[in-house]
Amino acid sequence: MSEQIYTPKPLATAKPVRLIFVGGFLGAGKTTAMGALARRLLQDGLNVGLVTNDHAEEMVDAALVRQFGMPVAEVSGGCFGCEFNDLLDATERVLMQEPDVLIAEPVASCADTVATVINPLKQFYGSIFRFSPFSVLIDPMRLYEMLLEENPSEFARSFAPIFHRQLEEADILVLNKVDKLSTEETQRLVDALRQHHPSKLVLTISAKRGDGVDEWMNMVMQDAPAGSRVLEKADYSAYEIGGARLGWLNASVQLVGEPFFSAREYAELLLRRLRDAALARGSEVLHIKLAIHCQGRAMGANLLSTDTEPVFGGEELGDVRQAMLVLNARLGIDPPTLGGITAQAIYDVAKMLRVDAEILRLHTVKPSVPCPAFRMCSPV
Ligand SMILES: Nc1nc2c(ncn2[C@@H]2O[C@H](COP(=O)(O)OP(=O)(O)OP(=O)(O)O)[C@@H](O)[C@H]2O)c(=O)[nH]1
Ligand SMILES: [Mg+2]
Repeated sequence: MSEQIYTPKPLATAKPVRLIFVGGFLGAGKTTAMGALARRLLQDGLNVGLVTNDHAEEMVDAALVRQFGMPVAEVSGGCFGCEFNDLLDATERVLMQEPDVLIAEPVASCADTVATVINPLKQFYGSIFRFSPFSVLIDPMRLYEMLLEENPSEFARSFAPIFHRQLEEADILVLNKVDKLSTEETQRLVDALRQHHPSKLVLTISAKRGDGVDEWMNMVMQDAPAGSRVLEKADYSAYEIGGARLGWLNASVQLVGEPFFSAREYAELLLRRLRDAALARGSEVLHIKLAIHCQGRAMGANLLSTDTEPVFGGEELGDVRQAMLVLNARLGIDPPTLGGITAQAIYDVAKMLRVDAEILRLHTVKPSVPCPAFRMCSPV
């Protein structure tokens, strides 16, 4: 039996707060874009609050956005729609800091955000929020695989239904990472998006470099129709196909050098071990991200597929004595096996670099079929 109890939480704000949802598939660049948008809004003198979301605690995203220096709350344990009460609690905590704008990133494995999150919020809290058009971010690599169907792996095919439903419910399609594309490639992908979604606005940005962020900000700061593309049917079969092949792991690990170790080398070796494990099983990486924290500084690294190299960001930590690793892995390995492989990799790499590693928490989960508190598919 699945039971949800909803007690309307009185949320109050001195003035209406703009609410912006930034959705999209794994690794599309949502957190990076949220940061770029937030920083741009701060420049305009607005106060910004952020809400992150994941299936489990120990989130790299939450740790990362905390570094932006803005109020942050996280919802873990399921998507916003399934954890609607937690979303309200998180929103309340951020609203206490009196933001002008609230930006929220729904967990990437979910579609149906309009019917299960935006519409219920409009229904219950329509007077305190100004709703922005719903942006769905897109990684060009996934568009080639899942829209243009150029060399899609079998694994990518199994996620295509979720990916397409995410595009379907967007008000604005935001093609991200255009810094990695030529002008011709960008145009080709924009044309493909326009052909499949003729009535939608298509924007191009590079969240990393800043291209197009002003234009995107202007669009989402408008009172244009928000959540206007609700998915009519609650067809969650896509989750059974894609989700069944996915392992989700969040872990935190304390690392102590004997006496020092290179944080970057540790991260690089660990990511390679996980990538090799996926390759050895004929599987794929959807997104492995990690953050290594040391004395108030943090280095990040991301791996988005088995055929690319890890990308490093944040601060270069150099050799450190003691650090905290937060690891989030989403790949095509069943959760118990993924947990075992990851724990072994954490210890093996530690041994190679003469580091004492202590796993403080390691949580694996298979994202389940959504069970939202509300589903409102009529316009609100
Ligand atoms: N080249 C390039 N890389 C980007 C851009 N935006 C994000 N990335 C990179 O893409 C990777 C994933 O970025 P995130 O912002 O973590 O993506 P996400 O959609 O929040 O990922 P999940 O929360 O795991 O679904 C990171 O390595 C980012 O640095 C961009 O505009 N250009
Ligand atoms: Mg993210």
